Amino acid sequence: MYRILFASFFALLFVNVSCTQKGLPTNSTATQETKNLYSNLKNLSEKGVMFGHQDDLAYGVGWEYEEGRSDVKSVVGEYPAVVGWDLGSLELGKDKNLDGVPFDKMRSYAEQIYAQGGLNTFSWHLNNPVDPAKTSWDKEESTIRKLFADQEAMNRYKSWLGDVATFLKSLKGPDGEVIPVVFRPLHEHTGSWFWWGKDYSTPEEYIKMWRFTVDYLRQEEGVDNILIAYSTDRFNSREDYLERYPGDKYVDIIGFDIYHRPQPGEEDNFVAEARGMVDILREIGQEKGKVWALTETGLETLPDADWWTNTLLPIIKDSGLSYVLVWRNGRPDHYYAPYPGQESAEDFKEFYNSPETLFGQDVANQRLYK
Ligand code: BMA
Repeated sequence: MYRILFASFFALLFVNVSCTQKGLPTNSTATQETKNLYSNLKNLSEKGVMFGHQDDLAYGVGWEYEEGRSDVKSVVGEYPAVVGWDLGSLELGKDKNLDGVPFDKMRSYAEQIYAQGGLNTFSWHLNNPVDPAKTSWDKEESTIRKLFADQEAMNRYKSWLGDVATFLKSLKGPDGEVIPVVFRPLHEHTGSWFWWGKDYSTPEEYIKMWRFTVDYLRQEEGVDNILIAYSTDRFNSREDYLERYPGDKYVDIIGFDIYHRPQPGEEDNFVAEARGMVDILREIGQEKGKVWALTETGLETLPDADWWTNTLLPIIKDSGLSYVLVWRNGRPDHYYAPYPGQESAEDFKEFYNSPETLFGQDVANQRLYK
């Protein structure tokens, strides 16, 4: 009896120690490649900031679905280190996402990025599970509260999570292994433009929603190939950032989204503001032993010729950020990465050449999954 007690005591101690080890992701049953990824991301963040671009391989300004093409690569000769994708509309049974990217193409691009040694991150602009005809942006009071009180809506949400799980688990590497990716649900919740935003839910409701989502994916759907990213929008203090934080067991990567939107006639404080947020993020990240990232940013249509070295670089320099991702090159009036001849293209080459930034080849050499 004593022997059993003694053994269980040490077993518990061991489990506890290994769960709180700083190099491990929160999911103890994560695949080995996912665990490797997490500890490699930590190490790599000491060397530089990976550059990321949403939908990079799928389309750019003036082209779509051309094999081997990427606006970033057309300018600097290399793919970004990180590519972002969005799962919005998967839950509606569509074969293309909300921005027209076919899910089967998304899968093969993500597999290509992995095979090259890069990182994929997935956001999800999902419709409203209580009223599925409504998009992420259709304002709806108390969706989360209603969801937990309505069995039909909850069953719908569970089946949507099932669709997400099926897709994420279908991403395969060259040896048949499941590809580890970053999953960044319920983002920008310190703003109020999505139904899960600040004005439409209480902190308790948001946290409940987050935990349910993560638990369901891991426990019911057995998704063991994701690192979970928590990403707010603008925040003004550490307390503000953490108000809806679901807890250390539910988050691997902490981040935030912030766009540069200069207003005519107003002073432009973007660098100082964004840097202030990065510094708060770093402090929280160090304390909690998490990875931190600037999960979305950009200046639409890049009219500042030196935006990369004069705005973005001072925000991310010596920050310990794992990556910075700019949004999609969706249309001639809605793009965030340069293309050949674009006003900021020369400066982007300088940004690329900076020892602070890491692109496709740099990370391939780091073997993120080994
Ligand atoms: C927004 C815009 C939209 C797009 C959405 C989801 O910022 O780019 O056009 O549908 O992101 O990707």
